[in-house]
Amino acid sequence: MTSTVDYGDRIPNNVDLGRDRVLQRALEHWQPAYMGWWFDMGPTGSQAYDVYLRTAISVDPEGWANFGYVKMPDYRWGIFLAPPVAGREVNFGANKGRPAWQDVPGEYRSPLRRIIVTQGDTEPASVEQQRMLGVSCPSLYDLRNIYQVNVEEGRHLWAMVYLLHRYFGRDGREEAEALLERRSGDEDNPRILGAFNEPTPDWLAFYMFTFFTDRDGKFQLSSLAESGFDPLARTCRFMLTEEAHHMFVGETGVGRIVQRTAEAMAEAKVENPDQVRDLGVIDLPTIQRYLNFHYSVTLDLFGSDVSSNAATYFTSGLKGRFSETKIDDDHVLDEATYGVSEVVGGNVVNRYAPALSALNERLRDDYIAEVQAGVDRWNRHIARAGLPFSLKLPHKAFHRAIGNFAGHYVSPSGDVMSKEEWQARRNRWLPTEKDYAFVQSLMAGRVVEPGKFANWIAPPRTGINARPLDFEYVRFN
Ligand code: BYC
Repeated sequence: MTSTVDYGDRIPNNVDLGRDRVLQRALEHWQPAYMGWWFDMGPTGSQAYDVYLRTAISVDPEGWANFGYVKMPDYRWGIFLAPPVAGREVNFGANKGRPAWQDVPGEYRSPLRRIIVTQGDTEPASVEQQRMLGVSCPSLYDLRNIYQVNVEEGRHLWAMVYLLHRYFGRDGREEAEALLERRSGDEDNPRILGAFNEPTPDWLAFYMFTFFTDRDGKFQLSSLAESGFDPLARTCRFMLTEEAHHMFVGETGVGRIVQRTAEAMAEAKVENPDQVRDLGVIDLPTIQRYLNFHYSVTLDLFGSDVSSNAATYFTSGLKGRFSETKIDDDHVLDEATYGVSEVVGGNVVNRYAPALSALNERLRDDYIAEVQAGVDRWNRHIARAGLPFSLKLPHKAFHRAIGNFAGHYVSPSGDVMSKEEWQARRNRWLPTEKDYAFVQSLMAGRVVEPGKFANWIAPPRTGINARPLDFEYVRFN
């Protein structure tokens, strides 16, 4: 059945798909399995909807932001690499100065495959995590945005599967199949990284996820966009153009929730969280607890503070630092050091580690600086309403399961505690069952009248692609 499909035609691409017989055959097997996964694990109940989506049909400015109504199963999951840079070299590590690899260097095959698989695994995982949210959307605008994020995560899976099929032979094909078999949160066959097995049970969690966790995506993709393996670098460069919208959805989503809460509090002149909840908006301490959760599980995604894997990836030229080529140093780092923290004698203390093995920590620090700027923007909504509250990033040792802080009990302000002391305060710091139940009680049904927004979230400032807020972003047919 599938052998009659012209994949070069069906799948917009700039990799000359139509001429690559091996790839063609691999896709003939994988594509129907992908569609099966989308029907089973993609956004629930959405298959017949017409959604006003952006579809990339080329990497040109006019081609990558093409808007129109699409049924999601008909979305054209394209394969795009950013244009090649003539004479590109490996820009860091032991191979610095050599021509960038156009094929997989034999000695790095295994770590490279591992990086690509880990990246690829996050993409379907996030779609699985978000699949139920359509039934409680706060507006058509927001519904359209989550669907946009979902189809683009699907496309990012295609991007990694293309690399596996094209460059890794049989192993790559097996890995591509396994990417459709693991399931977020499944006890027996979970997704690879921790945060991608956590539930995303409501829209506040979704916006936190797209703000915090998609931003890990940005930093990891930026590091991989520096890779000496040129097809990976070019793939990630193009993925980053789409990732920007996902973080926009997260930052403005949380911002609109904070804004609505702050405005409702100022208008009713109440600050007590129970009274705030009675207004039908999400109280600020609950927002803080969600923030604490999503921030801490996302910090874990950067890996151990001191990691020989990270050193190997860098020294081999496979994964660089954030903005590697703009950093003014030797790009080899065998003499340099970098500050890492650990718990010693009941305190968090700093020490210097070899910079090569501290690369995960460095990327985490780059990430934290950017995240802080977003939290500052949320706080402006609260300040504008004249309320004595501000959202804060917890200490980076708080609630960590990977790296130096794993197994330690550290408060959001950085105090090291006993397990019992920490557990006794847990419900002040992390969302409780009651918090989740309350947030979900606000989201009991979906708001689908064009231009209407749920009471717990402010409307956005503008629509998508210059359309008005009352545009019919999703048609349910
Ligand atoms: N959970 O030396 P270590 C995105 C494992 S998000 C579970 O500490 P390393 C997106 C690790 O695999 C970006 N396991 O870490 C966002 C290793 O296992 P093995 C995704 C973890 O290897 C939203 C062991 O612990 N991209 O795109 O230096 C929506 C020791 O490893 C975790 C990437 O991650 C964890 N949190 O660094 C959609 C880029 N952390 O070898 C999409 C590719 C570590 O002992 N991945 N482990 O079996 C990497 O570069 C690295 O694998 C990591 C870990 C940075 C993740």
